[in-house]
Amino acid sequence: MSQHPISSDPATVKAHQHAREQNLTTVWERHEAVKPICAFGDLGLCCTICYMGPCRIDPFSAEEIRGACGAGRDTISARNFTRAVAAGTAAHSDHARGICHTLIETGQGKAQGYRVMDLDKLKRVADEHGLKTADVSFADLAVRLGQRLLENFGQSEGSVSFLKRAPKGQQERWERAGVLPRAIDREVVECLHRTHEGVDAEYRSLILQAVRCALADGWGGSMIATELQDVIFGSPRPIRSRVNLGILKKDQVNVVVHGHEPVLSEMLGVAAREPQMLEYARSKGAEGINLSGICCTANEILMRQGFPVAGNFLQQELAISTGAIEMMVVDVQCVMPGLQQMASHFHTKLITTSDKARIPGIEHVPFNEHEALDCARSILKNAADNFVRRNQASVDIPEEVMDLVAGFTAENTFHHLGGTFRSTYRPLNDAIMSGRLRGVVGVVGCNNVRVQHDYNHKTLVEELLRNDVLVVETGCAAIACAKEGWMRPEAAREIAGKGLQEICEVVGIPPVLHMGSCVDNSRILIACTEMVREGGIGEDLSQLPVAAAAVEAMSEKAVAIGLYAVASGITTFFSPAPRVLGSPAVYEYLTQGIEKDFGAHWVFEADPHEVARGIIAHLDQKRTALKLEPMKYQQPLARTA
Ligand code: NFS
Repeated sequence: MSQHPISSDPATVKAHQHAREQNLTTVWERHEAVKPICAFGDLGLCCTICYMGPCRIDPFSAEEIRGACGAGRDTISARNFTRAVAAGTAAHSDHARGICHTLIETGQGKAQGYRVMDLDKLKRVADEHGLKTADVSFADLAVRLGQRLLENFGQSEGSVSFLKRAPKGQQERWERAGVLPRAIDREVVECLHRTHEGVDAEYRSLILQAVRCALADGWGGSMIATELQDVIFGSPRPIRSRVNLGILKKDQVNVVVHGHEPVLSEMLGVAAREPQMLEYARSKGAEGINLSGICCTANEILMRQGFPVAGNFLQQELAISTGAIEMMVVDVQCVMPGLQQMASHFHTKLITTSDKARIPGIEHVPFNEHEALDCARSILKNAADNFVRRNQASVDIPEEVMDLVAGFTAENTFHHLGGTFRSTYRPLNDAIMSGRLRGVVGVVGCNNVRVQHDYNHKTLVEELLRNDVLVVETGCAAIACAKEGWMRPEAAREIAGKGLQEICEVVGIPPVLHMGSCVDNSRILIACTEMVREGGIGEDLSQLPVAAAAVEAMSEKAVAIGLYAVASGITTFFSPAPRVLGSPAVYEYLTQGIEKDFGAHWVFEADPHEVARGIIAHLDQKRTALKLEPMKYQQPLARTA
């Protein structure tokens, strides 16, 4: 076991300790068991693409070694990178496709329990797509918008429709580089085709295709998912809730949703509040039903309904090991198959619900939108029935729990900053121009067992806050900082630099804004675009004093997000690095050369203090280029530095 505790979150350390005492295995033990990590794979130098290999390229060899087909380290590493981006894009975009269908079926009255909650957004997005909105019923409009957005996946002409939202300068760069995504599915397919054995062997050409695919994610799949989820389930508004394992209740039926698609969990949210459901739970001896979540499904029902969050990615098994969960309902992505082994030691029922994702040894309860509410009710009943099987004597719930405010969006956050009823980015831009705020940074992404759980997120964010940087977050990074208490408005006084404190206090927002799930990184793209439109801090995303960071990255989705951020002009600090370190050429292009094409680059830096310094230097450099006023308050870089 490593020197440091597995996590910087006390609840996680305790729950892990408790699990170990019972001889239960978690991701940390399995990770130890697979060490050493394969260095060829880690560097991106293991090629498994054809069946002559796998070929492994020794990076230290004096003469250049090539795979059997003649592919060298640059080709191999670029192909591996491109495939990761394709998989990440596929995940976000398939999610979006599902939401398009849900919108259509909602309009057709076929999706039980759903209705269009944000009519205003429905009209706005329909308008944007040139659909006639006058004298059309909302139901018809929902159907037509769903169908129109579905075209983004397979159209044979034109390009992904939301790209037009980007600032002109960025659109021109994309056009010049030849990376305007045509259709989402097409870009994923083309990544797979080009990386097939014996097709594209030129690293830059491969990476530009990866860019085209990633843009189809950020300005395509992810944006469609966010926008339509707002339309169907309602746009988030600031909402209070609680976070960490301590939200599990000893005297209630604990139901935890986990994964990414909110379609079923939104209905569980509705059903969990129905009087007859609560009555049923009481008839089983429980005081009520406590619905909560893990990972991004959690973020979705938090943002819109205020349900509490049990934890982030690395806490999924530990939630079960508390012995307090009656039912864990999983859909897609970031769901560890290891949950099955953990659940087998407890009364916890684990069920898979998506046609796309099954786990050996786990009951599959197919979710059907046509009977969504009935399906949700039956799941909750099943959970309540399971309450009597719980062994209360062995339940061990860590007491850690924290308050938070979530629910910020590109539309509402700066509505607040405006301090008026008109949504305007003026006060935000003014705060940046006058040196109260240094800039805005999106800290996003996963947990990774290779990094002390939550440590990088918190270390980085703390330093940013102290240096007057407004932080916006999504995904598991958001959950990490929420647990630390930085999503309470009071946190500004406790931790933020003076300038940031002033802004937070005037507007009444926390210094770290929860902007949702990982598909909601598209909200950050929109917010940056609005900052450009408001004027005074750059003509293009690449000129803004902004940056992105994913410092505990784990999934292929994170790689796709990193790439679309960079291609959109947002310099991105990312670690652990994607598997490109074995190719000096690919490394050089991603960290330097790409800047010429898109106005931003990657930084692969593992030390969160260094990342903080790098980001601050980056923001200052952008400020200098824009000739903005010096920072109003000078303070030491950071207590911890
Ligand atoms: Ni994002 Fe959200 Fe978490 Fe990483 Fe997984 S839950 S989609 S991939 S681990 S942040």
